[in-house]
Amino acid sequence: MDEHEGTRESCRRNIRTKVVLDVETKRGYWLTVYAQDHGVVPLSSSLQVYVEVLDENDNTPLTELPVYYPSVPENSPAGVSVLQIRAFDHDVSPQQFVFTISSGNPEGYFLINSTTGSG
Ligand SMILES: [Ca+2]
Ligand SMILES: [Ca+2]
Repeated sequence: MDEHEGTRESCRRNIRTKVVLDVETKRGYWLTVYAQDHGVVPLSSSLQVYVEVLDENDNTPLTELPVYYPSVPENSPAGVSVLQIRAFDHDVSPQQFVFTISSGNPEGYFLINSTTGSG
């Protein structure tokens, strides 16, 4: 007995990417796929595929300016606000930032709120 007798013929084809996708450029792609047989009069059908591109953390945080020049009056009380830094980045997923003063503060004269950027 033919092992295919009584079974439907099937054919599988993979859809693969051909380039590196960037979710920050486009979040998803609607594809229309046709299946067509080799009949004398070919018959076909189509289906829709939505490919979602998932975000990766591939964009660095940015600030509005690369350099700030705030000033503080001499004899200001401790705790006076110097600057509020705002950061953003281009990843589509919500990003949270941690702020630290990494140099220039050996005496510890300045503080920064690590989550809000207030100093
Ligand atoms: Ca990021
Ligand atoms: Ca990203």
